[in-house]
Amino acid sequence: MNAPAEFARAVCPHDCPDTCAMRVTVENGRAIKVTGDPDHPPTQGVLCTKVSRYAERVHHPKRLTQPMKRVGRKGEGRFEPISWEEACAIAAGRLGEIAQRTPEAIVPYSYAGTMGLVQGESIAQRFFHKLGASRLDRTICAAAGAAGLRYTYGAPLGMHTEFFVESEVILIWGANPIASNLHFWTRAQEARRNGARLIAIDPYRSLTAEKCHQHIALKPGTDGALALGMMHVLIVEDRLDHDYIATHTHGYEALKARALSYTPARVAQICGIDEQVVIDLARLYGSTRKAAIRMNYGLQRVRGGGNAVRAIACLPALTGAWRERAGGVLLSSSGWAPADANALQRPDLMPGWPKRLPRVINMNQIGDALTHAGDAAFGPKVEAIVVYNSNPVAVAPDSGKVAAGFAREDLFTIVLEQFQTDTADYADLLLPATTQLEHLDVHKSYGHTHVMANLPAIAPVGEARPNTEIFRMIARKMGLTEPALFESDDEVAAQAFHWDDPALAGTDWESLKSSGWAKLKIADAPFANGGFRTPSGKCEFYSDVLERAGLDPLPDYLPPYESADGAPELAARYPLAMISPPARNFLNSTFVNVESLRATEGEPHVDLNPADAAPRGIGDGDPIRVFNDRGTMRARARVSERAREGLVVGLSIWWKKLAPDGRNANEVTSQALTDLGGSATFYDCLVEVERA
Ligand SMILES: Nc1nc2c(c(=O)[nH]1)N[C@H]1C(S)=C(S)[C@@H](COP(=O)(O)OP(=O)(O)OC[C@H]3O[C@@H](n4cnc5c(=O)[nH]c(N)nc54)[C@H](O)[C@@H]3O)O[C@H]1N2
Ligand SMILES: Nc1nc2c(c(=O)[nH]1)N[C@H]1C(S)=C(S)[C@@H](COP(=O)(O)OP(=O)(O)OC[C@H]3O[C@@H](n4cnc5c(=O)[nH]c(N)nc54)[C@H](O)[C@@H]3O)O[C@H]1N2
Ligand code: SF4
Ligand SMILES: [Mo]
Repeated sequence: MNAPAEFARAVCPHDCPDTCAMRVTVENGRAIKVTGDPDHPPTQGVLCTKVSRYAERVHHPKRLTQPMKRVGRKGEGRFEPISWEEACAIAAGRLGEIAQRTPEAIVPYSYAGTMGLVQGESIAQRFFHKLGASRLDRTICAAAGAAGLRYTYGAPLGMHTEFFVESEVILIWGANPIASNLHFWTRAQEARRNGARLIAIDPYRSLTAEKCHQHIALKPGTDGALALGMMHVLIVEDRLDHDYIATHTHGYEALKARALSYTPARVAQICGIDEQVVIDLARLYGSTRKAAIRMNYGLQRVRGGGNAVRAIACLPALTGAWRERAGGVLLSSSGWAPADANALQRPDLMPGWPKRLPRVINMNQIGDALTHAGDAAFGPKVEAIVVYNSNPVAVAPDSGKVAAGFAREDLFTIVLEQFQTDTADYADLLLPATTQLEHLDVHKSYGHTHVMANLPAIAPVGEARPNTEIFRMIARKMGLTEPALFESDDEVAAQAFHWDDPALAGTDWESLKSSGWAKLKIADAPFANGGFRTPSGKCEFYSDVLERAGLDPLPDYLPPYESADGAPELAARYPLAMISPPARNFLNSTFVNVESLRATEGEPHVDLNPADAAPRGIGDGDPIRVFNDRGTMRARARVSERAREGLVVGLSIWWKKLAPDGRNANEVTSQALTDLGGSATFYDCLVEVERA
């Protein structure tokens, strides 16, 4: 009999709420198989299709394995290999020269290619802080929702994912868990078998929406109105937990006055749904104790995204659903983990700390930033950009401007990558980065309540190096001597959490490395007795913090920037609302270059409703052009009832160069920011469509 295969423990690094524990089978120094860890409760032994193929990605023939410098034009993607020595000399020379003269002309650009706290923002941030580089506001995904939760609950906190199995009603709101939160979907199905009713609230009949008992297909960007309409019904029909409201909430009378203006008739008109749907939803929600809401970020990528999350977050405090462990809301659970951002990122290394800090650039406006000539208001022209853990040329909005910025011959661009992405094509220096199987890291999760350790399973492929090591090498070459820049990955990981926090009682970095994960110690029903982290300690319907900032202290509905209500003239020219949510087989733009996964997605498609297709002479399968004043992309039409009338849906995020026309949905998306948090407004986007 064979001995049981040896495996190494790893953590899925991707930007996904599930943060799975993985087992890696290694043979002769190669990862040959990656499976879900059956012992890790949230993972339950299952990985999604994408990451089951992780070994294919790690050992992909097109992995970047050597440092390279550009030999072609910007964007052409022609490079020649160089040594690490030469690469560091070039990087140190250019960054050093700019840093001495105009440090803010250097901009880091990164997001969540890995969610690891070490390979994400640790040594990298320390390095840019020490240089005095511009700061980047990392708002491309979740900032509006995070702000909505912060002003209401005090932090991004929510239900434990495992207790959804006991819920009696689950609203799946702006979320498509079959694609993007698989392990939650498993729980929701278990709840359904236990008798729960599942209701999807989504303008699109997603893979998830079609499997729920009910699908409420509202207009995009109108969720705040729906939540306020539900409140209206809860209040006039007195389906409230008055004791919970009196003890654990702040500002009920003011919220009541606001909600009373959102009659079901008005809400039905705003959302484009039937009045009775609003009333029935509120009645069901208000008459169920174990009523749970799984929100996800899909609903907050519009102008009013922050307010919408705030309004929805108020619902379980009105009905007292928070008293039950199977009731409440989950958007993010990341705030439960006591991460120590100051230790990891060392903001105190910034020149001028804490008073006069370098300027901040919102990453959603990188297109404008890179094409700005510089002035007193903006500050200096951007001269260098260092990209890691992100693929902005594909994923950032208003892509035409982003690409124009990256195409500047006078911009010095360093890209740390595993693959030659659309962004990598514009690099002056393209530096090979390790994958999760090759480096050390430590993780929290935004979809469950475990912290986890990732240990290297194999040696770096080729000459790839961890992000941390690349920044250490450049710093050393620059002659920097700040000790914080040269700590090892293990030393950094050991500072990732406040280990003395009660939520981590009994766990430290050494024990986490040997156990693989630790469940945070948080009450099952975390807000049954209040304990919100707001200034008042209550669920803040009314936020004094917002009021002092000159903003609306109460949640409200804000029409999308690009809608008939928000911009009638624009809507007359571009009558269709476009959303571009994640495709099941991609993870943002990651995996688009894994052939087997791209083959499953086929080619870029756009779903549209027969009522919109027919007058334009568009049939199912026709090639079409989607366009607005910002840009244009081509796709193949899929005509069906999946998209509600007036909506077009282009599942994303394609690598531009792997799409037939070299373009993707971000040609048409805008750089406008949300109401709260400065988030992106990818789904607040009017277009027109024609046969190509
Ligand atoms: N397979 C896969 N999984 C992923 C990702 C991926 O790209 N692919 N991305 C990861 C990342 S970075 C994130 S942030 C999460 C995102 O995970 P989710 O937040 O679940 O993200 P989306 O799929 O963007 O949105 C879910 C649904 O929201 C709907 N939606 C769009 N606009 C609105 C609206 O205005 N109101 C309402 N109610 N619904 C709306 C969309 O039609 C979509 O079906 O998923 C992560 N997981
Ligand atoms: N149209 C449209 N655009 C969107 C969205 C949408 O729904 N529609 N979603 C938005 C959202 S929610 C998000 S979160 C963003 C995501 O945007 P990004 O954060 O840019 O995510 P990815 O496209 O997955 O690109 C991550 C890159 O990091 C690289 N990477 C992974 N691990 C490492 C590492 O350890 N080191 C280095 N150096 N590189 C690594 C991967 O190879 C990959 O190319 O996109 C946004 N853009
Ligand atoms: S992408 Fe999400 S579901 Fe897939 S393995 Fe990673 S954490 Fe799990
Ligand atoms: Mo995201």
